[in-house]
Amino acid sequence: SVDESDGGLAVLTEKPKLKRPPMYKVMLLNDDYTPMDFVVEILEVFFSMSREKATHVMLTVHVHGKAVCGIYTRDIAETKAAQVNQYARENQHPLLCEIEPVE
Ligand code: NFA
Repeated sequence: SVDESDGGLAVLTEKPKLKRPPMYKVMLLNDDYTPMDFVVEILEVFFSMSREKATHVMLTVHVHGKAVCGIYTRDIAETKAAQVNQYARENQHPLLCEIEPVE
């Protein structure tokens, strides 16, 4: 604060009000039509996963219906999901990517 009455000492006792930003999970949802190799490509390209990790996450989505691809701040999470959905649509696949708040 700028309060000259304390000669500037208050700045030493005030906590800087820094908060971690709210985080969002980027989820991939299963469907019956998107090819497995296309999902693996998505995870490699948009989430920088190795082929092994991408294959594991793809199979988790296939078996359990959804899985977390990554956790980001809201702007990054929204952009990742939009990029995935646009790329899937461009390739005529119904693959769906959604975001949800952590906690
Ligand atoms: N279930 C899809 C199939 O059998 C594969 C898939 C995995 C789709 C993960 C979407 C997400 N071809």
